[in-house]
Amino acid sequence: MKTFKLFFAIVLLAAFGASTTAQTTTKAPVQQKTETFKVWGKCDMCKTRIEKAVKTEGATSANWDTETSMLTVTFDPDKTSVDALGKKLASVGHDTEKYKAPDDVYAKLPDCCHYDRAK
Ligand SMILES: [Cu+2]
Repeated sequence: MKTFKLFFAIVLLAAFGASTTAQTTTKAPVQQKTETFKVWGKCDMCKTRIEKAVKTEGATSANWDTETSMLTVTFDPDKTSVDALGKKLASVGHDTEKYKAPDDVYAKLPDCCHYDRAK
């Protein structure tokens, strides 16, 4: 019985600890991070695809510049990262400095989207 009481106390403490942690995380303001990096692309369709891809990966806002190919993206670092966003972009056909799109995915992009790939 003694062990049971001790066990019960531990469970209670753990539950209490977990709930206070949950409260502090919900109360704390979300620290958003803004990063700018290059994403290879060409036209307005690329812009739509790029911005949509990073948003489905957790970015709260995204703007890809058709002229400079620079993507400015805002996200919660607890939920996603530049790495995860880069991988996602590569998976939809857009190269980044770190991640290259698979050749077959790139090949399936509409003709207007066939940007010059980094060698
Ligand atoms: Cu395009």
